[in-house]
Amino acid sequence: MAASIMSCSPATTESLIIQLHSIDAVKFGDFTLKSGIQSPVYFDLRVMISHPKVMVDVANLLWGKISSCNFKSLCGVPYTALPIATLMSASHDVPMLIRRKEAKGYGTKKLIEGTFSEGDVCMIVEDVVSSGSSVLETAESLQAAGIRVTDAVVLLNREQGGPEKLAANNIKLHSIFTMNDVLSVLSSAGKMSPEMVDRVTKYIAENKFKPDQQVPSAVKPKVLTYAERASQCTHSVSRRLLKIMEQKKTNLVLSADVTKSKELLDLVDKTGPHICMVKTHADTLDDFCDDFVEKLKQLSNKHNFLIFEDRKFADIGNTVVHQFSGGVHRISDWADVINAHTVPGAGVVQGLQKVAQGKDIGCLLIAEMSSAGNLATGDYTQVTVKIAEENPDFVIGFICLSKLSSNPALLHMTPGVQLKEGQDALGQRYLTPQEVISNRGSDIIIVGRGIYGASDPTEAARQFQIAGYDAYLARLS
Ligand code: 5BU
Repeated sequence: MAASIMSCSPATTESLIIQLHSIDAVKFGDFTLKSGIQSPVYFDLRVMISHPKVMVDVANLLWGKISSCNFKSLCGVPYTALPIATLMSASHDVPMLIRRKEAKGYGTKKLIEGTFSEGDVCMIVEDVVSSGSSVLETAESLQAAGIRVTDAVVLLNREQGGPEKLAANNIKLHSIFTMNDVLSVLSSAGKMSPEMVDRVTKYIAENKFKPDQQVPSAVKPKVLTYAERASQCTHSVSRRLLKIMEQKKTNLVLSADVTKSKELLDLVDKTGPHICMVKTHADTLDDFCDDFVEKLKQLSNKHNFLIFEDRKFADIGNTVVHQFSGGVHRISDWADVINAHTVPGAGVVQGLQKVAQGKDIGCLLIAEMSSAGNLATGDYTQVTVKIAEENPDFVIGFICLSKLSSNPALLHMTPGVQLKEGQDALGQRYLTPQEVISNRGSDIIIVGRGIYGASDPTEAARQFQIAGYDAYLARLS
């Protein structure tokens, strides 16, 4: 076996830390992590792939840590550690295994790719370990396939309980450096101010995991009440909606999908005390007219709820301007809330916002859908979240199936809700209020047939109100 991959002069831990700092793989300042926590330090080791020499140094240092361990294969945790494990594998002639994130839906449905025999020992390679969860998940998949995992090697141990959690699962963690090593090397090299060293030291101490804890208490973001969130909203519509939810103790939106305006108005009058908003499909009403709009507005004042027209705009900016402001429905004259698909890109939001200028209208982006086989997933959902976060003056939240953003001003609204899970004949899938609000962290349930299809819609609305609000209280506690 080669002693190390080609490298002019072997890196030391110190020189590597300085190199990582110089390529912005470690930064200091004010960062909001994915979990919503404020952190004074941010590691983005993914940038290493643009610096081959750094990758080689990392692979060599990792190999040096584990060369005396006994293992038959290497498995890098996706994504950053994958190319590092590849470098180690190729230069030391040790086979690699890859753990898929999801089992293939076709063919062999294997979760582990590569050749192995039952009982083989595999070394897990990772770039950063915080709580140890991703290493543990990888180990569990390998173990499920009959492969043994006794050790893992990591570049950075964030000292947040990872080694302890892994040790509790009989995995020894070897690391090249810790957060404290990074601090001492960078402060000695004059790359950090003493104030920043203090801030980061304090942050590390406050965010330690205990091995038996899923999430450290200091890290667990506090769940805010609707009233607390209302005070953090800059958009008048989300503020109004959250205040109504708090006052009326309801997170229920009625989806009034009936086709006659009188029927719709009767339904809304009966269920009004239990809802924070009514959702309409104006284009499904046989007899839509100005008088209907007037009466719906009167009911919204009488029962204190908002009006959401579920038009799902999905065209280029110039077209949605006309669809929103004109046509038979003139939606911008009466809706408090509208929604849009992001298929056309951010232009759809800009077009709608142009019409909403000077009016109190908020827009929801459809980040996820409830129907089986829909395509609003993965990158599409993530880009939608980004568009929402970039347009706080107009976008007030999402149609989604679970919490997507930790920004307290963005509301999460979930359709496809019934008191029992299930599916209709046309692909609509149902979750319960408890699942949607308590487990998935959404804010609002949208219910149609569960209410207007019930023999007593008022009683059904009351039950959904209680179920949704209880689930919210459970989340708060
Ligand atoms: P239901 O009767 O509770 O299944 O009605 C759900 C409503 O929510 C209906 O008006 C749909 O058009 C709407 N909806 C949905 O069900 N799923 C989605 O992903 C989106 C909207 Br977006």
